[in-house]
Amino acid sequence: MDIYLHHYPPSLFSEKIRLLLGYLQLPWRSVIIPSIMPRPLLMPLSGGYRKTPVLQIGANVYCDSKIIAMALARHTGDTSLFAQGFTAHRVADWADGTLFPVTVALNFSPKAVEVMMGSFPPEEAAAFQKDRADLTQGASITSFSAEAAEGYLHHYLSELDRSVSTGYLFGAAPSIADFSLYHCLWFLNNNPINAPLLDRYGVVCEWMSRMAAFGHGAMEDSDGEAALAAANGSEPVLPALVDALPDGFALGDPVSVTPVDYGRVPVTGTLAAWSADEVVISRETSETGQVLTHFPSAGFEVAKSV
Ligand SMILES: N[C@@H](CCC(=O)N[C@@H](CS)C(=O)NCC(=O)O)C(=O)O
Repeated sequence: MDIYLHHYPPSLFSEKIRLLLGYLQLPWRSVIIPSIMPRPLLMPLSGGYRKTPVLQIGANVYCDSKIIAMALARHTGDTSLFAQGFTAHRVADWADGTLFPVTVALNFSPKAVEVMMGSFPPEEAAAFQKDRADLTQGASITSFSAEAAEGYLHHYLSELDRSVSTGYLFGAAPSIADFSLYHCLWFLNNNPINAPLLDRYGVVCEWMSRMAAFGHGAMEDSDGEAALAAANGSEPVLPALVDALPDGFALGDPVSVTPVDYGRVPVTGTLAAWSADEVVISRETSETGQVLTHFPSAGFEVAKSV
């Protein structure tokens, strides 16, 4: 079954997945989505989930890069990314949840935005700002000044520079933590104002080059219509998960699943599986037929819907 990645080039969480696809040597189809809402060809698949990226394998749809990474490992049968267990997961979550806002504070400083968006027509820049204000409305996220962010960054990078030596964070092979750390630094490195912040960390820069060398693998351009047709032409596959349903929930219940942090759009369906790692709901639309939509269990709120 073909793998479709719904993404846009500057999206950093997408870069984590593009690089993972390269590392795992999986052929994939690239569906470029707009960097702001609306995304009418993606919504039938994601059910309203509005963050980027979204991965699709036939009629199975994965929302959030954490569950996407697990799905790719399951797909290939290569679980070496998670061989370090708890330690690698925790460092990956630290990068995605704590280092990420540091890079956002730096890349969204007035100087950095000017360099990145100065050439955008004013209406496009205003539409982007409005979209991101909608995304973060009511959000539980930490924000601080670019100056404070720089303090965090130097502290983290000087520690990291003493830790990665010639290999990866936890030895001779990369783990999920390397990929989560990499995409945050990739994002900073793409902004000409902030890229020089990395220069003094030679060991980190060499590690970044080793990571970048995995590339994006065998990618073929595709589009939203082809992705919808692929879902419609496939049967979803329910993975073998050990259900860990909280009291009061049963498989088949109508539920909504909503990110707890930002982009808090509820996705509704019927509960198909709920393990310690993953929540899966079944949904049906005229464009896709039946799809299974997967989310991480941690970081999403599952509620009964009527
Ligand atoms: N926890 C999510 C975070 C994803 C995220 O924040 N992605 C950014 C783009 S890199 C986003 O969704 N921006 C708003 C958008 O694309 O609509 C994940 O791991 O996938």
